[in-house]
Amino acid sequence: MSTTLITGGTVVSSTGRTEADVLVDGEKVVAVLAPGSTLLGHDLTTSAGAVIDATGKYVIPGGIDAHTHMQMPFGGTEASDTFESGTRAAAWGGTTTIIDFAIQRYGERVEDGLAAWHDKAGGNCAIDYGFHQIIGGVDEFSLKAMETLLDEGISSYKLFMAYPGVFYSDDAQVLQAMQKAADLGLLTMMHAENGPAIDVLAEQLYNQGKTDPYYHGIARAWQMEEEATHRAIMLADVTSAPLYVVHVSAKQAVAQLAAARDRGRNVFGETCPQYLYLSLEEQLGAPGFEGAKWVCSTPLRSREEGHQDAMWQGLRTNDLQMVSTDHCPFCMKDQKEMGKGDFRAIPNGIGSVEHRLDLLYQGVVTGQITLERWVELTSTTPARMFGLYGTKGVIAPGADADIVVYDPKGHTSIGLGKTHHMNMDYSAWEGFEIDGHVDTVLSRGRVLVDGGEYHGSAGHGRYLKRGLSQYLV
Ligand code: DUC
Ligand code: ZN
Ligand code: ZN
Repeated sequence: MSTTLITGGTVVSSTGRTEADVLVDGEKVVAVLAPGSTLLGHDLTTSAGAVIDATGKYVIPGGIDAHTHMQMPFGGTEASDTFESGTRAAAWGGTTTIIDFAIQRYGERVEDGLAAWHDKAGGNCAIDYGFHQIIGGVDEFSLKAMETLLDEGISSYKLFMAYPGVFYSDDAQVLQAMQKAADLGLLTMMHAENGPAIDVLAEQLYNQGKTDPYYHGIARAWQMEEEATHRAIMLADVTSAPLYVVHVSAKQAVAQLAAARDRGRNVFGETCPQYLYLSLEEQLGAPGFEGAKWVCSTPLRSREEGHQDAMWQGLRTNDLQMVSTDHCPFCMKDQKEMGKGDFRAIPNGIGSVEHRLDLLYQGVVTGQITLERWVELTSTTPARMFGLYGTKGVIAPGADADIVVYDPKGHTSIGLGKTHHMNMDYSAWEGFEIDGHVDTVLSRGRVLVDGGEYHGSAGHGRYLKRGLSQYLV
């Protein structure tokens, strides 16, 4: 096996930073050494097969994006990134693991949904990948099938309180699934919005001639998110099921999570870059049909109401524990355009898988979070939350050599034709100027990105059988 020495950098973990060299042998990290160390009398810079000079740079564990939807059929079309294009873009941005969502819908078998996702992803991924299981139709068969998920390496599953007629579960179904999950040790992930009420509001707005993308955000009011978050927490309470609420965007929903945690409940929350930076007024309310670029659910929230600040605060205070992307890209042409004249028909989703590390690093630059918290939010907690820790989420002997060399003095201009490898005809992040740059990316010891060049390939990425969440008890 070939060895690689990453030398001269500052190795950053969720608990600290240290000047150290990292020795990789084949796919694994074998040692984290004091700078300039020798091994059995050998000068490592001359004996290693390859040397990566990380002087002045951060050496961090590869990013784990625990919420993506590659080629997801949704809203009458399909998310535009395949597992091949989406994982390539992820690698460019320093993400070396994704956890995508296999889908089961009402009347379908869970086993078939999972098999379909293996077919889509197998042999096509540039980076390692795992699956959560969406249960879009809770019935006696899907409840029984949940018993097989752990053997398949799936320790978390997702329910939707939104999207009636598509993925929606009513309270009785949520309760039954949570009871089953609590018995099995599965982590329940929840899309917490009151879907039936949202659909009524959306229809009323449409009938009043309020058809622009902006009204997507009005129909999906923060009250709809707060109420569903509260209900999910209460249902988790009575079933003793741990709960992980996805894509939190309303400050009132964060308050619900914080209150439940203060009561000692195992509830967790994730937010996404779009809820940290973008807003109802500036993006969804852009002139004409432009706002369609930012139609996603939960929706972008009002900056005047302070939701974005509340997300940063939640990340600082650990009322929110993770930042994922909910990567679900659609092109404007032929996809978002389906909703011209009716915001309800705009496919919901934003593409960010390439930019998560860079965007969150701006929180370090502006002093909103520490360097260690950046690593914790983007890699270590996702690994611990979703049963990958030790192999992923850390640079330590025995871990997979998924490593990013990040240059804090570098610069990244985000946008179509700049740093953009996602399969989209626009960028939701057009014009964002980033302090920092992903220089080198290793996945299991293999260099995928270095010096602005891509060396990865489809099929390098392996399916990850995940263990239990470390946050269950
Ligand atoms: N929200 C989105 O914006 N896209 C995919 C599914 C979801 O819940
Ligand atoms: Zn969702
Ligand atoms: Zn999602």
